[in-house]
Amino acid sequence: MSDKEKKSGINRRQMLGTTAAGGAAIAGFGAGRVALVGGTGAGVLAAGATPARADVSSAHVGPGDLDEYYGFWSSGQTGEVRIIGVPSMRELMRIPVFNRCSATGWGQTNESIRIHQENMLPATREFLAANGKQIHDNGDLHHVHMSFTDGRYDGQYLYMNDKANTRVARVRCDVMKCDKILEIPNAKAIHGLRPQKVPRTKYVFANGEDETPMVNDGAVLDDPSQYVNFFTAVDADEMQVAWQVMVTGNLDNTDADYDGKYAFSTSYNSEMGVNLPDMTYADMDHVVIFNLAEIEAGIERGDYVEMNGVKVLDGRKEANSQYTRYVPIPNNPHGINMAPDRIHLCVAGKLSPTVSVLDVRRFDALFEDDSVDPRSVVVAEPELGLGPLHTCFDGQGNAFTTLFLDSQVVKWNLARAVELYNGADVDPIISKNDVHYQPGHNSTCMGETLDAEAKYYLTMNKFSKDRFLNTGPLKPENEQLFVLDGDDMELVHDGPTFAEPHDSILVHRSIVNPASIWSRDDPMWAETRRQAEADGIDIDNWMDTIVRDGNKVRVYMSSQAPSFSLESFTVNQGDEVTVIVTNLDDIDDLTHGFCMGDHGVAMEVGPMATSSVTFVAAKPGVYWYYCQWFCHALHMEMRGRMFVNPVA
Ligand code: RUQ
Ligand code: CUA
Ligand code: CA
Repeated sequence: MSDKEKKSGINRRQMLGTTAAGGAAIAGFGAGRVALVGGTGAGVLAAGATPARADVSSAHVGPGDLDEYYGFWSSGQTGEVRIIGVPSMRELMRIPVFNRCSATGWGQTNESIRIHQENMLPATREFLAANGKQIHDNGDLHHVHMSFTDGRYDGQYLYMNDKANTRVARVRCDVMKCDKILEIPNAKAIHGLRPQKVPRTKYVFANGEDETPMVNDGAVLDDPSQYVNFFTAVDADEMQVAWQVMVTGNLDNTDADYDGKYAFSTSYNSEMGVNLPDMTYADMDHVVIFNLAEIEAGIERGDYVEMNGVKVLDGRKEANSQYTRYVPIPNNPHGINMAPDRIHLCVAGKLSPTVSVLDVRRFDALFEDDSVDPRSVVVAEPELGLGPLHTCFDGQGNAFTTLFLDSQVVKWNLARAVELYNGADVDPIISKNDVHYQPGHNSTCMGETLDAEAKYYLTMNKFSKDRFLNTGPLKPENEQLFVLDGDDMELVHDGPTFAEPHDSILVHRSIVNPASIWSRDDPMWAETRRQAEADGIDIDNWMDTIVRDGNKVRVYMSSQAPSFSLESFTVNQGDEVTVIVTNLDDIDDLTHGFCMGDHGVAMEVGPMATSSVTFVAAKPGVYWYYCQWFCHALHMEMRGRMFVNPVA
């Protein structure tokens, strides 16, 4: 054993063992699929049989009682954000972001289309037009995180990624609506996303997962040696790209420290492979550390190239710049999570049964002295089980890591893992609990902040298999909530979710304080207001006016339960019709809608909100429009007619 091996506690043989486990892990993925096709899933772990010991009374939320935590859920391929009450696990709301929402009209109203298009790249606009579309109406929303001040949630914004169409979006917590969607140039497939924690969320860090040619214009195709990947910092206030760093390898998940100095990302494809064998052959991949001060200094002195309007710095391994350092980590690492002790960074090995624990206080030395071994920042590397994916924390020195292949959560102690690495005869593992099945992300209350609490533990499982009534070939996924009580974990909720409970944060309700009705000067409809003013219409008051502008017709109406201000309006066949509705009811929970029958048009109009929608009246005849949000005993009667005059 070499000195380094002794120190690491992992010798060459164990590393080979790790690789073997990696091989088994890959086989395991396949076996899992076979088991699923088989229906019942042979080899599936029995339901948790721990005798009830923990005090679970805190998890009971009676009818009419309010939850203690807001859970903000990503929904994966559904493309929306969901609000879940914790611990009741009641779904409270869905916030459409990258998806098209039939109920609210998101992706169809002029207000939402503007948000989609405002920061869309010109090439995407052209691409969409060629496909007869105005916006991308799908997305793959993996990660939602709240803005921070001094390492704590500040209740201002939520930020989220779209892996499918390379975007970052923001949700305003005052109204729980999306207000910005930013398409990221150069990078491809934004995956990992985290806000800066300290001193505040100035940047949102976003990982590009897929490698492509540096200039992706078709000149280079199947030549992976010319592929690169980009780490992006988004200015969180302006929602514009602040800078990008070109890296070696791909980027998977990311997090930031509690000192405001570093961000860091995992890479499972340090090999720059383009197929499975090539992406998994190396024993070690890496974590990239980004030095924020050095990057900002580099921008300052002009050490960047401008690509598609973005300042891009070279942080590739071979560039040997002061912007990045590469720490070797076994083996196709995935989750990267900063502990609330401000010191330990946990990197889940995925194909290695280990979690690598990095001490962020040692990062300075890597940048100060080139001869320092990058692995010297590793202070523990406990073997926890098969397929470790993500880690969360209880604020008491313990960590919870999901084990995808073992279908378990392992609770372990950080300090003891460090002692073990230093040669002490201790076991860092506190407990292992079965979960159902194949967990990905996990969360504790306030767990990614300095306020991490040992209260509830949530696991988000990719498979439900035989857990619920069979819904056909497509099964729901499964979420399980545990009460934490000392070293005990007691399962208190086990319930299905539609695609996909990908990730979540649990935020104490004292931090989140949304408004109940819209403010009339909200920026959401500022553009609509400008048009109305140009038309001489006051959208803040009762309005029932039709403005004709060539073949463009603007129909202004108000809604007040149970009627629209316009009983009917007339347009000509072929007119481009914009209907602008203001809901003048300033009462909590009194939402109206506007749905134009047989026109594929429907939208939500919240209390005191203005919404508008545009369509072409292409079919002559009588069409009823109606309010599609149940608002009043006479809600059914809240309707009117559009007359479309045939053009002879
Ligand atoms: S990553 S299941 Cu898309 Cu969140 Cu780990
Ligand atoms: Cu207004 Cu229903
Ligand atoms: Ca790899």
